[in-house]
Amino acid sequence: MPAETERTLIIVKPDGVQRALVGEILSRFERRGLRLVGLKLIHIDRPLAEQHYAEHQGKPFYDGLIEYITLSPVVVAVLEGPHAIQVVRNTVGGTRPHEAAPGSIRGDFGVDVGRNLIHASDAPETAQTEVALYFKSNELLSYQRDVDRWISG
Ligand code: D4T
Repeated sequence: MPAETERTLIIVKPDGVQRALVGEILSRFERRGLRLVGLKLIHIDRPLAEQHYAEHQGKPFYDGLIEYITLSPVVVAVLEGPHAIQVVRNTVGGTRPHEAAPGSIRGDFGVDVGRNLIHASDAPETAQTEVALYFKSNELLSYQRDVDRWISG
């Protein structure tokens, strides 16, 4: 029986866009087997950043985090597939790029936690909340690809 399908949110952060890594990063998820169901380029403003990072308010790195995510446009995407939340987190790598495994996005392209290139939802509840924060339901498309039967059986 096919594994349970999940949806999860990723954000290619301002450094990913500025360093022209959007294609490389999205390509890794496509090659992994995940399906894009939502995609857009936006500039996150301060109120949206504060909503997104509400759980980190009061922490020493909070102000820097808000400044970083609002510096420049980002690409937000929703990815769908079997175990998508965990698959994406593993493909992204650990929060601190200097500790992230080689082969992961952060482990291959980053060195500093303050420029860790990408955000990914960390659990089913946060995935649901974060997808709704960035996408209206009519911006998410449900469809099948011919290749899907070769990715999950
Ligand atoms: P995000 O949320 O950006 O995908 O990162 P993670 O899910 O991997 O990590 P997180 O929520 O624990 O941290 C959010 C964000 O804060 C920055 N950060 C974090 C930082 O600048 N210094 C720190 O010590 C920590 C823990 C990096 C990611």
